[in-house]
Amino acid sequence: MSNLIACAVVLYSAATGAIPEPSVLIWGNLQLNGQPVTANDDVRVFARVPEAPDDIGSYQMGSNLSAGDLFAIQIRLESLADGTAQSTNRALVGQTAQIFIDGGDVPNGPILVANFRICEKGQIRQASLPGIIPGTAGDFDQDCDVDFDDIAPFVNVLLGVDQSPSNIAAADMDLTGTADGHDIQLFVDAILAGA
Ligand SMILES: [Ca+2]
Ligand SMILES: [Ca+2]
Repeated sequence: MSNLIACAVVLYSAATGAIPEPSVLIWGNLQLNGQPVTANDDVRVFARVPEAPDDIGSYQMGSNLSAGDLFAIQIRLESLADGTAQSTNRALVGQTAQIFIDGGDVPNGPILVANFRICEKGQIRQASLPGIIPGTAGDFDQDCDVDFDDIAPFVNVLLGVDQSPSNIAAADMDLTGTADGHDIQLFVDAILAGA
């Protein structure tokens, strides 16, 4: 087992606790104003989906000793999701989690650091944030990749034909909070990267 996988397993166990499944775990390192965020910084990572009012996950830097200077945020999914009901603090597969940072060391927060399309249950993804987590932002047909099949739905969002909040968030490649022509280049880059 590689160190990377071992690290992910430890973090997943620590973050998910008694909840076995179907949560999503995103872990990795974080920068603020070009400087690495550490366990000693007053920085909280939290996630929301546009369709629910409350946090769907939160992690205070330094609160998990085994994580060290890494963050590890668990995104809670609706355990009985059949598309008809959603708790105020859980996401449904297919929605786009927006990951933010705030706290005493983030004076201009909250700052959007990633848009994460939840394409399946039990995802574990490593990320360097702020940034694009490959296969998440730009994925519209929810098959966990960004390819030619995603172009038409991406264009529909930019044209305003599709005004679904989660699709708008998934099209916001440059983390400005809106979807517009400035997101096109990064979307094309994601396709070319085969993400
Ligand atoms: Ca896709
Ligand atoms: Ca944007």
